[in-house]
Amino acid sequence: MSGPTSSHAYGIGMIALVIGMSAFVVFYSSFYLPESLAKPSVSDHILHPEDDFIIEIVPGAVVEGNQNYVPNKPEVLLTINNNVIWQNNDDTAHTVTPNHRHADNYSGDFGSSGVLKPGDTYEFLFTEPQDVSYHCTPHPWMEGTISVAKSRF
Ligand SMILES: [Cu+2]
Repeated sequence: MSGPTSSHAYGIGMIALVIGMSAFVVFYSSFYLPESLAKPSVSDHILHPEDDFIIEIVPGAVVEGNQNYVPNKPEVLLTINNNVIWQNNDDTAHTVTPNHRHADNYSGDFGSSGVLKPGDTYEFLFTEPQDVSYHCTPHPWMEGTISVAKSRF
């Protein structure tokens, strides 16, 4: 009597184990893994740098030959000032558009989604060393480059 009952229980136990393992694999591959791949772990000091870095789109930037993105080729440092804000102080709408499609692994695609109207800002958190060249879509003579480097300390 005890023979069939215990083998029956054993069978159910095995089925439960297989279902449990399958559930774990499905959960791991569909939820945990994509999540952990999508958001690389980034140090808290990079996510919350000491300062923002401001790039001004200066008044008169729309005129070819004038200064436009100022400073024009800055270097910022991770953990120090890697959160960059473009501020449109001109009286014309402008964009911040990468010359080639560009993404930061943590923050995603770089570039303003539309135009920055006068007074608008575009903010981007850089989390790894990179160089990005960008321009203004309506005024392609407006060009700038930003370099992101590791802090030396
Ligand atoms: Cu422009």
